[in-house]
Amino acid sequence: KKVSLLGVPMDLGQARRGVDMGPSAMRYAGVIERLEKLGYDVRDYGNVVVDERSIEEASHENLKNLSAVVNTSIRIRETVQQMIDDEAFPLLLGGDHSMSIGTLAAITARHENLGVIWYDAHGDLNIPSTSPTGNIHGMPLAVNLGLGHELLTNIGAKKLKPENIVLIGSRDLDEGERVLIKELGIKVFTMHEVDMLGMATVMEQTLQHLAHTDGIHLSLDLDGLDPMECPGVGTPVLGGLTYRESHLAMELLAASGRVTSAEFVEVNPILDERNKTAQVAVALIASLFGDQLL
Ligand code: DIR
Ligand code: MN
Ligand code: MN
Ligand code: MN
Repeated sequence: KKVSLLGVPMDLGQARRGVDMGPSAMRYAGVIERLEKLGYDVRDYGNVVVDERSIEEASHENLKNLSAVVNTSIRIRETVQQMIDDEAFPLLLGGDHSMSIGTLAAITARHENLGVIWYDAHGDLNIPSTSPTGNIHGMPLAVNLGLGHELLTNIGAKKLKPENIVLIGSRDLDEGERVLIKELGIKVFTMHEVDMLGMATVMEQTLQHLAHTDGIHLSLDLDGLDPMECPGVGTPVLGGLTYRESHLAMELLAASGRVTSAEFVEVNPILDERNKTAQVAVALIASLFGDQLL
């Protein structure tokens, strides 16, 4: 049982500083020790080199820090490819969600039919013309569907299929994202569905929806959880998933044996309360990797 760990101290995809310290916060909260205790052989790839923000590039066609994100994404892609070649489970710690452009560029290439679970308050399905902010962390899922600026969509050769994607915890979708979700028929469990069905059923239906895929990537944005439990995020949205629900979701994913890669993103220690959000992230990672109460 091998796990490869990569930190992505990236803050280029959004406006608030501090999210670049997310990987350190999760390491400090004991992620490696937890995994080793569960019997995993953990190889730490350290942190990927992230480009500096350049002032001259303040806004490029509503894409902030575009070339810095592109360069960094290519480095992420290269490292994740190595992890997969090494036959280890890639686990990435972020860093803002724009990092998924590089992560998925590597992972989709090694699958015929990758499934993706996007656990997030947001859809991350904006394109430059629909983005209200120009922040690339609101675009990675669209990029991986082949939508957006070609400097971003060219980073990965293979695209995700809309029917292979499930969103969970959505509660702040922009207008363009709603249109795209309906147009492409993407499966979404908004907070309304989570309230109505309960997390156990949501996960059962998620796994059913992705039954035809040849592996599942979990992309977990800590702002999917409620800001009371995860205050250390740059774009908190009230009414989120609880710690218990999220824990159950991870346990059901562990029991399914279907998850082949994962990333835990948007941890911002500057906005946090005594590293609480990183601690929640590490507890969820432990459950995803099979930790049990008894
Ligand atoms: C918003 C925020 N939809 C945007 N997105 C966030 O800027 O495109 N994603 N925070 O996690
Ligand atoms: Mn996100
Ligand atoms: Mn989010
Ligand atoms: Mn548990």
